[in-house]
Amino acid sequence: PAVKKAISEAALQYRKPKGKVFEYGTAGFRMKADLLNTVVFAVGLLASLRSKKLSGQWIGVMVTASHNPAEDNGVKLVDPMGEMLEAEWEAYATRLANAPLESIADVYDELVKEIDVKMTNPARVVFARDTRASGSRLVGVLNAALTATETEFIDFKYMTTPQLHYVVRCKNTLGTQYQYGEPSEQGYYEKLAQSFKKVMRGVKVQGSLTVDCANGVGGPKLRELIKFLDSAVDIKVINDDVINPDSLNYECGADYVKTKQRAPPSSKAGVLDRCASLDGDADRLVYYFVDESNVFRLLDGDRIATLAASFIGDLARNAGIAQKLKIGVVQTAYANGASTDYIEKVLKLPIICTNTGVKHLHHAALRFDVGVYFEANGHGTVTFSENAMKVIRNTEPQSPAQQHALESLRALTDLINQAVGDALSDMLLVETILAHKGWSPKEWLGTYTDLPSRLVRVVVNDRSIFKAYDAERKLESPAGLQEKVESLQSRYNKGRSFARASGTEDAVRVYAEAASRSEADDLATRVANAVS
Ligand code: 16G
Ligand code: ZN
Repeated sequence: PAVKKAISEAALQYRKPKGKVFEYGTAGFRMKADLLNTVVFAVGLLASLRSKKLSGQWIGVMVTASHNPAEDNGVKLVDPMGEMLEAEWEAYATRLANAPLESIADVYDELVKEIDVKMTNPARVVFARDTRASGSRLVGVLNAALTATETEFIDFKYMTTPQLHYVVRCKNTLGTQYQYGEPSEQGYYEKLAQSFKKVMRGVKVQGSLTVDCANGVGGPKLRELIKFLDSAVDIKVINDDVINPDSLNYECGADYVKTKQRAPPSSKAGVLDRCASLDGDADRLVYYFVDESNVFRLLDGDRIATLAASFIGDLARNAGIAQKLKIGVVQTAYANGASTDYIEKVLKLPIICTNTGVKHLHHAALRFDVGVYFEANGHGTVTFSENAMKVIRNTEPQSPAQQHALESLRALTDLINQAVGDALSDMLLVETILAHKGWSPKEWLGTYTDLPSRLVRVVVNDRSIFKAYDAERKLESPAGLQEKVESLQSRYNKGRSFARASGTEDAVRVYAEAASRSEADDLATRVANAVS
């Protein structure tokens, strides 16, 4: 009752935007930052309940809008092992966020009963934010909700999204045999740097890497990380202006590079220089370079997945444990067909295709001992099952070569942020693999040739009528559309196309690929016309 009263009183400081319906989507709540006060308040209440429900385990709250423009912001919850919030709770978040402020304490009470939360349990929350100007106000709101609910909390100030996921997992495994690391920013850098140096033993990274940090939180954090790397790799940091608030994600960053298929205009990289871009909260990574003919060449999430899968497969074979580890790759419908072909025919690894959204990929990856998952947009990581961890840790090497491979695998399990896709960790992983293979980005690109592809955004009256199945590769409604798409794609050499309702924007996205640029463009245009 005291808590209920405190919630009601605290809620009265805020005003709900009129006529706005909120929904906890694939990336939590995300919108213009002005509209977010009451949403963040609701998320604070729910984080506290989630922690109590899970007997006082630490829950994370991240305030960020990733690659969105500077005036947006967002908020999402992190579950105890560093995963995305359990799907069932998304609906509770939506319900609390839409509750009128006068009755939000009643809705909170309803949820306590419905979810059967033991209110005498402790509640513990850690939170952090990216560099957006609106972040400090929103963290203030979060603070009010956590205080009203008598929740113990730690403010980690500025962090990348994956750093917060890391801290949450560390907090909840502290003192157990699964302790993930020290629950601090310093602990994060130490873990990455130590494992990087281990796996880099005996090899050297060629040349330097230029990293575009989207003028987001990744910039200062990458600079910190570099201090722990003892010059094991030469990293040049660019687009790390977090002072000018409007520069965030503006004409730079992983999303810009992937969607525009070009380097940031500010880039001064020369021919064959190795470049990478992070997004605004540093959970997405793409590589690229300019070739000898001055053509921009993208190495996206599909490329990182194939690189990682091939490397880990080789290590497992060299360590003599390939038979004991089921290695697989998880992709979405957006994966380039050439990458899928390469994984099946050259790497000879199984593939699972899932719906778009990290939680779907992550979940599927856990079905393998080593699950390599990446969205084409650069979000992904590698998961290791308990069996894999045991085999990697406990196998007795039969030769120095096996020992070396086993030690590298052990270091990789520490280098890779298994909680969630992490651009900084993925970047060190790519650097490691390129060093081991002695590859420049050109050789990496040479492993297979991407099919030309096109992505079109189509504005429709009602995107909810577009119902997909088969991991979003086919449409069951509107009636007849799927047949049309199939008949169109059959006219093109290697033609493949699909349409799906976006989960983050009010639009339908059409993807098409084919053997040539003109065919891919043509197919995309025709399917887009069929959709609209
Ligand atoms: C969200 C997802 C991202 C996905 C994107 C698709 C997370 C953390 N983020 O940003 O993985 O690629 O949505 O957007 O799951 P769309 O539905 O608008 O195409
Ligand atoms: Zn992001």
